[in-house]
Amino acid sequence: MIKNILIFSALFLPIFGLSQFAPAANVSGTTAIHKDSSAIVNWATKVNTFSRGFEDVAIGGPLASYGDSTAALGYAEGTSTEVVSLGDAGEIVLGFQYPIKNDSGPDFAIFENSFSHDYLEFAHVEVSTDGLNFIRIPSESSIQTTSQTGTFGTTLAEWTHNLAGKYIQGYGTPFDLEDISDSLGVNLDSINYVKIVDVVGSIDLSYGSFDALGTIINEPYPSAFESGGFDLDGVAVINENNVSAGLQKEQSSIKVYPNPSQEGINIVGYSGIYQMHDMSGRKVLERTAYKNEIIDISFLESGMYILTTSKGSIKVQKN
Ligand SMILES: [Ca+2]
Ligand SMILES: [Ca+2]
Ligand SMILES: [Ca+2]
Repeated sequence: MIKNILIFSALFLPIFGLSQFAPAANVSGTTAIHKDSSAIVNWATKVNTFSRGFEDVAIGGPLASYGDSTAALGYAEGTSTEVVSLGDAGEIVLGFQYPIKNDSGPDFAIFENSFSHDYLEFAHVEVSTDGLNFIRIPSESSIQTTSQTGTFGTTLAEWTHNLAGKYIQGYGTPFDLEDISDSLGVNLDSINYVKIVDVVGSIDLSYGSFDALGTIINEPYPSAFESGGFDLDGVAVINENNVSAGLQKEQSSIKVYPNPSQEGINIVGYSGIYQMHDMSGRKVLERTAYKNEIIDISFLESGMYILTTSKGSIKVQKN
């Protein structure tokens, strides 16, 4: 009987589960990354190109005008005001001090200025090594497509995946370069450009934006004001291709075995206080280790965590 239930679940969960993605930043199971998370090692440092979109693409007329493009650089303030508005289908390309690289877990995160967990404005995300050939991270939307989401209409975070803007201000949407590991024309160890393209929320086929499966993305529309479209606060780097920093970290850093781990980890040769935080910055563990102790992590949800000790910190993968 139990076996039958397991087989049933294995067959049907993936189907029913398709449209349920990670929930809002205040809900367990979220993938949101807090702007102060210790996973963040750097922020976008330059604006390469910027092309503002109309306040309302169906009318034409004034371009969105709120904010300066430099508001997208550096630390995300997590406020409503320190942002640049893209307008309908507006685009911005940002550069970095060091390339972003594909390493374990999410590699970068994008911050928007949403004032609530369910007023969401989205953007497509593309990456490039050479600044010419951009690859879009494949997105999915399970938002209904029959009734237009109004100007201040609501959307749940769990209805989209791989669209920037799914979290409230102060919390970034993570992106994993692993999702485009089959793509040609980009070097995933050396991503120098991130392009953010506003999603036009209209469900009118002549103006709308589509996810990777060809579903039109239904999001607040029209937003015919100076802050129309996606409002970019910042782009955080999580995995950076910075050889010198990597070496320094190697010399001073602690070692953990096994990593990844399902049950327990040993912080090699370490005794003293340690903490573990999830990728959203939430503390999940704080204790004192004695030398060669096996630390039980079996109770943690699967995913990436930051282990911090007095001798440095390291990412730990819980399987
Ligand atoms: Ca990755
Ligand atoms: Ca806006
Ligand atoms: Ca900002």
